[in-house]
Amino acid sequence: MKYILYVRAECPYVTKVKIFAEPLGLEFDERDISDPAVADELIERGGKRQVPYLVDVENVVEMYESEDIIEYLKQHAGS
Ligand SMILES: N[C@@H](CCC(=O)N[C@@H](CS)C(=O)NCC(=O)O)C(=O)O
Repeated sequence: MKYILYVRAECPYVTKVKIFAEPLGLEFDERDISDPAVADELIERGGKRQVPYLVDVENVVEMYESEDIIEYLKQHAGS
């Protein structure tokens, strides 16, 4: 899958990203940080425990911040 998205249930920022992505048909390998092993994985990748966190596997781009993620997906979705 092209994108990994670190998530947590009921996080409004995660929901915002998913609502944006759904009509575009974008799918994510979702990893929920309520699993401590996943939280550790996220911290190792990005440096802090915060969701959403996007990984573009093909382009080796990773980022926090829902607005930045949405902007990135706007520009790269389908490419
Ligand atoms: N400005 C950030 C805010 C993200 C945020 O506050 N995420 C919360 C959950 S809603 C978080 O990761 N908290 C740490 C945790 O759940 O362990 C964004 O827009 O993505």
